[in-house]
Amino acid sequence: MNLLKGVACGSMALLSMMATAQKSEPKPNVIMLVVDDWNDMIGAFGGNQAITPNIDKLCAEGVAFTHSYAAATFCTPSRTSLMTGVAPWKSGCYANQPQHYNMPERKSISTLFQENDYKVYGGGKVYHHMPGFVDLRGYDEYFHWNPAQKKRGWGLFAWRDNAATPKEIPASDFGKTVYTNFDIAAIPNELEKEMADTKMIDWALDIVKEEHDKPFFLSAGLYTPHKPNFAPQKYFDLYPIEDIQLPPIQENDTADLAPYIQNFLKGKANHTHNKLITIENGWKRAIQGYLAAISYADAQLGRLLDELSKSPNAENTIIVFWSDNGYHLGEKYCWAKHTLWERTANVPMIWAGPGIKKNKQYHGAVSLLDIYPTLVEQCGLKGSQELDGESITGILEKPGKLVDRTIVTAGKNGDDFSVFTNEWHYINYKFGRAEELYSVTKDNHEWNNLVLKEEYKSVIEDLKQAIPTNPAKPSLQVPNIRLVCEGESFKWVKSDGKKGKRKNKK
Ligand SMILES: [Ca+2]
Ligand SMILES: [Ca+2]
Repeated sequence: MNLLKGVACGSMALLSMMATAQKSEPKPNVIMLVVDDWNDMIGAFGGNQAITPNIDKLCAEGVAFTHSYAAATFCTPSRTSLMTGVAPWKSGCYANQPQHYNMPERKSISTLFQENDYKVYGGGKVYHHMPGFVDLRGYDEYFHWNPAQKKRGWGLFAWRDNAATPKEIPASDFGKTVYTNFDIAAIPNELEKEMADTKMIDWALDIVKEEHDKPFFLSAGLYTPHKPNFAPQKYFDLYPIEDIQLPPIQENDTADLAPYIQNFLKGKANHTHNKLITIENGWKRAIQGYLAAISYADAQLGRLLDELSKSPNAENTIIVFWSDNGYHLGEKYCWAKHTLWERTANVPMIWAGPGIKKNKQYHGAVSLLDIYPTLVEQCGLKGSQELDGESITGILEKPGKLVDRTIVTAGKNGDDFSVFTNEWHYINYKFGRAEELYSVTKDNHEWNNLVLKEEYKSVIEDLKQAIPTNPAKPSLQVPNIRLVCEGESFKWVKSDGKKGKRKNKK
């Protein structure tokens, strides 16, 4: 009895010592750098035209993932699933709907950091840019460059109305010919300081350079390089039009696709491209604008990373950089995102910080859903709910042999899915109405659809197992809801059945 008591007391003492040790060990700060529609065009990734010295430097300081995939190919479901840890096929958030209305009990990663005694800061486009889409509950401070917007539900109108730049610039031929938000224009260099992303980074600089009395989590979201591509002239000058390379196109690429997809490509999907090519040098100029916006974004992130490297937080801060979706620049004559091809689903993700290997690239399949559980492990966060991703801490510490993973990306309505492994990309549309299979390692342009070849039948059968069998219905089908702003906070409420004020289209 006494002996047992002694053991118990000893264990208690040990536990208490461990708790003290854990407490005294400083937890790392975390800076999450979020970019919008930035595909794999990063200089350090090789084989592309992007000039990104600052993100290249980040790659040299950490592990860069060249085959990470978004959980969905629209801004909101990709971002919301990452921030809540819930896959779109479980939440029903597949397109741009305010998911917090559907999952009020769900803890975002920012809420979890706050519960774990972190100071939590956010700014810019971390969730969606429209009013009512930020989950403000987890933030001690959320920056908006235009304070008046807080009273309208914290939107980030960085497109036309308040982008701080385009007012003096008439709509370009792109805005008139293709569509308004496809505008591309160089702006005077001196306006750089007025741009929304510049101002958000100015605000973030003050957080990273200070010494804090407790660890911080900062999520800083840039709007760029999402179209419209307004960027200072000096970033356009990096890319002379005569040097712009068009993406390689295979003649008759669509011939091996199911009629359902061929029809899709003939219709809406190629609408933008068909208009774009009526503008002189339109295709090249659209790529030039996108690249200029990437280099502008790179310069802004560089300011933050430089400030961090000079600060007292330099050695104890984890950085995770991610884009919410990729971007077509005319491949398969598509523009922007929303397809399930590699061009849209593949996103850059880069990690750096204490314990993370330096100057490594990892080419295996991982998911943006892995970010939440990885931060839980890296920062020893307690109290997390069930998460759909997996921690990639092992890869960050030892990015050697590729880990076998099966990663799922959801399409717009919860009935189209992509499955990625280190070797294969399988797409299943409308529960089997059309299918595609590509080799990830041998066919990165996704030109050769192998789905009808007999020898890949068993590969397909295996990959098919990963398609969610009972995916959640799209939550857009919830009854009408309305955004109610109360001072500087807001909430979504059920409306009286009349059409609500929500806007879910861009
Ligand atoms: Ca996006
Ligand atoms: Ca093809």
